Amino acid sequence: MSTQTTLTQFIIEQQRNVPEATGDFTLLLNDIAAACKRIAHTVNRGSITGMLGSADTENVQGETQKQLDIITNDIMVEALEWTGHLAGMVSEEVDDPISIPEQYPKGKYLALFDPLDGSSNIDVNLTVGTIFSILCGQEGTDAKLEDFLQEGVKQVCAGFVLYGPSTMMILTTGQGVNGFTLDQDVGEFVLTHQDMKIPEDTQEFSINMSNQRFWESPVQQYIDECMQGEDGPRNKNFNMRWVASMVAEVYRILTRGGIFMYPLDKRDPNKPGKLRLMYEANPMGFIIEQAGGACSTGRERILEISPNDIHQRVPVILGSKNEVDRVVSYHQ
Ligand code: P6P
Repeated sequence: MSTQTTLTQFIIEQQRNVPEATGDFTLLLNDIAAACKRIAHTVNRGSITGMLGSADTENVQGETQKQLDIITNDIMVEALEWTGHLAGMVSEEVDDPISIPEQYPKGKYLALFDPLDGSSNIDVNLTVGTIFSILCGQEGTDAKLEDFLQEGVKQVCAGFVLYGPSTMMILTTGQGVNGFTLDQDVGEFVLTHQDMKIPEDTQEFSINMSNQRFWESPVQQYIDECMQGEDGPRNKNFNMRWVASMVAEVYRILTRGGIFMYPLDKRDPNKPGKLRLMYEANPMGFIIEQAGGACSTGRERILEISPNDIHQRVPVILGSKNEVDRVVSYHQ
């Protein structure tokens, strides 16, 4: 009987294609996988252990934190800070960069993460996930804030773990996108979706329609044309999905195509979009592009944005390449 390829085996085999690889990166990915297994277990038992509901605190985004936002953040930090692979971390749930405690060695990588994306869904038992991005820092030094402010094209790795009907890790290291499903019986992520590719066309869009009055005209035009269906300029009918969990939307798009949009919103000029560049848009953009899709603000490629803040927000339009290109053309 052929045993399935585990995440560890897959990473080591990919590492062999990288002559200068030291094995550090492989160990870091294993540490992230171990943290996410712990998060999967914690999230799965949320209502049993009384961890659902609000923590009655706010994060730097001004959003009310769920208890599990804080708990999962602590799991990620505690699982990674001792490993000796990191020079620092950034989390959606923590205002400033997280330093590596003095008693631990510092490594060369920087980890940026949203520990529990879509947590507004946690109390209603819908899919949520962890999103992570890995950059290179200054080996052995305490990372400063500016060390994190790198364009998305500088990422060495991006991934997300989906806590849904099954727990899955979707990963890219710049050599395509692969999906691993957690085999609960053995506690290993095993390769189940090799070399994922996004269809270039789609008939499915994802957007929060309740914000329609705040969109700019190119987005209004695009959605209006989709809504006109086969009688309109697109000559085909569209379907809509909105899970309010980016990890779920992106995974669906990886499996069957689609376009996801959280566009520029005229409500608050200080918040050009809702989603955060460094630990949501950039990692998802890297994955989407590696699977043959596109990821834009409507005016520029997300991965080429020069960051000015670790928590900055951007408009996000990602998914099937031909649809994203169409929306971008409407912005020109
Ligand atoms: P809304 C979750 O809070 C999130 O950051 C993304 O995962 C999701 O796509 C979006 O916000 C949902 O936003 O405004 O529809 O609740």
